[in-house]
Parts: sequence; structure tokens; C-alpha cells
Amino acid sequence: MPSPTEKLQERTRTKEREPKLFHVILLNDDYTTMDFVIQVLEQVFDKSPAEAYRIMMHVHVNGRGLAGTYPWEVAETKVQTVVSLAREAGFPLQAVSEPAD
Ligand code: TYC
Repeated sequence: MPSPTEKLQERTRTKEREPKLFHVILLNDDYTTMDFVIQVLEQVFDKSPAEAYRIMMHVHVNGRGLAGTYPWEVAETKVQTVVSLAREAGFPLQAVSEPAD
């Protein structure tokens, strides 16, 4: 049996190496333009033009889709960036984050 100190050290190391990951999900709507969503996927989520188009069409057809997976703070910042850019441009585009597992 490991001593309590050894247990604590094991748990601490695991947390540092495996931060909890969160999916950033884009939601479909009827008003945001396809070009704007593609632009967001390229600029905020570093997608290639082809991948951005694929993800945008997936969201358009299925209602929601995965833009990227990040540690919690990065995921929250990306959600806020998407919403800010969309509101500045006059679009209702929504993004949410949710635990990856
Ligand atoms: N449904 C939008 C349209 O037809 C396009 C769109 C795609 C909007 C993805 C939001 O997350 C979205 N213009």
C-alpha cells in the first residue's frame, strides 16, 4: 500500500498531465451566413478552409458540431470569442462548451 503522501503525489501528477478536456460545439441557426461560420472556424479554431467548410456543413445539416477540444479555460475563451465576433457582425451564432468525457 502506498503511504498517504505517495498517494497525494500520484494524484497531483496525474492532474497536471491530464487536464480535463472540453468540446467547443457550434450550434446551427437560420441567420448566420455560411461564410461567417467558415471564417470563425479558420480564425478561432485554426481549421483549414476545407475542414472549416466540412464542419460548417455538418452543423448546418445536423444542428450542432464539434469545432475543437481544449482545456477548460481555453474552451471558455473560444466560446466567448465566437459569441463576441458574431454579435459584432450582427449574427446570432451560438457556441457552447461541454465536458469531453
Ligand atoms: N444555417 C446557416 C445558413 O443556412 C449556416 C450556419 C451553419 C449557421 C453553421 C450557423 O453554426 C452554424 N445560413
